[in-house]
Amino acid sequence: MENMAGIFKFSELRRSGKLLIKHECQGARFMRCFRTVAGQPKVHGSILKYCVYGAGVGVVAAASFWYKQVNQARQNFALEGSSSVIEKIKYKPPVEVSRKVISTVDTSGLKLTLFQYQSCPFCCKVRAFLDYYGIPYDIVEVNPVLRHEIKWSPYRKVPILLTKVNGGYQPLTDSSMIISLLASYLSDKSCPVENLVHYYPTVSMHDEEGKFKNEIVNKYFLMYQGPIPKDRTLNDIVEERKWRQWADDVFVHTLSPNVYRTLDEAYETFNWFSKIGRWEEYFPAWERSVMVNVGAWAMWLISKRLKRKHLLKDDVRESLYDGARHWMQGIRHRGTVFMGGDNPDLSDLAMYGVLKSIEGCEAFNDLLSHTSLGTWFNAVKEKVDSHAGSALLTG
Ligand SMILES: N[C@@H](CCC(=O)N[C@@H](CS)C(=O)NCC(=O)O)C(=O)O
Repeated sequence: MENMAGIFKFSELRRSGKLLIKHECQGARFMRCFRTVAGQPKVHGSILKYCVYGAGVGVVAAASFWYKQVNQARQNFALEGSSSVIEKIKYKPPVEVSRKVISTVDTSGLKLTLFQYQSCPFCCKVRAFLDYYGIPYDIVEVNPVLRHEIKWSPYRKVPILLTKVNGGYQPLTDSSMIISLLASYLSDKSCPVENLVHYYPTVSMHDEEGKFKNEIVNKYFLMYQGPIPKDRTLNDIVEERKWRQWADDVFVHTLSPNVYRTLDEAYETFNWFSKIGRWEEYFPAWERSVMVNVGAWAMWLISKRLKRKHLLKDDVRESLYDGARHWMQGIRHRGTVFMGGDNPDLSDLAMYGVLKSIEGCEAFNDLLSHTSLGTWFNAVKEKVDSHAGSALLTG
């Protein structure tokens, strides 16, 4: 994941773990070899033998790696431009629900299960949307290391939203697609979720850097079944889309380098994740300790690379403040309380969601004391917590 632009970049974490093990193994092997050479000067023949074996293994490994790469590139090339729709599943995966979010104001009729990490910014976005509209849902907290709760899914990231539909369950993946699809559904329930999903195909493609990826290209688009709703202008819709995309493509990338800026901050962040993610309830002590210690160190190191990759300023706080100021300038330009006007729109909920994922961190407190974001943030919070969006839904 470039997830919270990697808050929980556990795939990288796993990779760096593997690397660490690999280096240790190589070190031990080197030391053994050195000891042999130092202690027994007459073993040159066997050293030579090992060198030849080693070189042979190296050549075979390199050749098979190269072969795999070429094959993968060929397959990816063949897939370029192809599209697919997320398939419905017949049965609910047999996983335990961690907790239920209930609502007394629900009119959606949706039966949802959210597979998530509590502090993942993309999951926070989905929860902000569901809470704002007062839609109830079950939560399955996914173990970020083993991820066995989503073993049933070919999509290996969170959030995944499982929706009860006719004849089974429809998995929805990618926070922005989930939100666009549900918003389209709420505006006109005549088109069921399992039909709406066909409007959001996953397209296989190579990006500008030549990297292969699967992308839901129209994930920011709302699929109205008729003319656009009377209370919205085309400009509102286009602006909402623009800001939602900016939150995902730009703002979210300022978070990781900030919350993992120093090793102390990285520890503070992971301890906070542990608290709000209720890791004590879901994971044994040793697993928690690994997650916090390895996580803090790995993310502190990775955040340096993310800082370079996303061209953040030397003082990463400045990039975070710049993002927040840009957002607030957008609102001021509209002359309203929210980007959406008198009520939050999907871009307010997206921005609120990603910020919510760092709410307990030092970076968040600094952000509030250096920018005017706080008033807006608290206003959205009030609307989300009171499920204000439910009153705006028709039938
Ligand atoms: N574009 C996706 C990004 C989802 C994502 O990157 N999620 C991260 C968690 S924050 C993830 O699951 N990464 C895989 C992993 O943990 O290995 C979305 O908006 O939902």
